[in-house]
Amino acid sequence: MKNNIKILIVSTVALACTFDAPGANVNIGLVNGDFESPSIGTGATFNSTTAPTGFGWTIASGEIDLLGASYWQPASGTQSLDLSGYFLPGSIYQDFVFPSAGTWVIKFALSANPDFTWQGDGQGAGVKNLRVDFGIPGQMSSLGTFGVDADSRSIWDMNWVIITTPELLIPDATTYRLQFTSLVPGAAGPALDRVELQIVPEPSVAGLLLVLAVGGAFHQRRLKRA
Ligand SMILES: [Ca+2]
Repeated sequence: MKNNIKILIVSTVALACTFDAPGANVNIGLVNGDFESPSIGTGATFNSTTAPTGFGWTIASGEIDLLGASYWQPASGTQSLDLSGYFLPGSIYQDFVFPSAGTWVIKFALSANPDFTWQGDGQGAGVKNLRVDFGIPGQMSSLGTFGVDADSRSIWDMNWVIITTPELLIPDATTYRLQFTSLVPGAAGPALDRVELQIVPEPSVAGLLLVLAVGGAFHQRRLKRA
């Protein structure tokens, strides 16, 4: 169906509407989660042997495009990725340690290449999927496959969607790997920006005491009436 934004979620996933205030959390735990480094100008294509210094992510396979705001609208900052490069779908990962134990989610901005430079070849049409894998290197599993439709998008209005992964219970300072893999061959793939880690607040002690107090008062009233 054209002109409908389709969001494919093969997992239990919550969608958030907005990020936190600009700049918040972007550099917690991850390096270059906003893909602002290195400053690339209009854009360039990289593979595992040409990944630029300062990129912070390992290109595991295929190709990616690092694109500036003069090419298309980023979700955050001035740069973002097309996870499919010139010919090949790309896969990038980063090994990192969560800043603390606790319950965390990973958030990222997702769009789809609307086929700017090759308009008319059909590559900018349809849903552009990527898969998110996470875990200890060698023991990873999928957090889901996510995609949005390129048909309703343009380089001036990328209509970035914020994806939030399922909650991850992190017990300690283990090194984990986060990997994004394009499932789209050719030059127009899923677009990725602003990857960040966000801790899930635990219910506060004051809140729990309030719940207990209200419950206790209600129970007492019932006893008096009985
Ligand atoms: Ca960015």
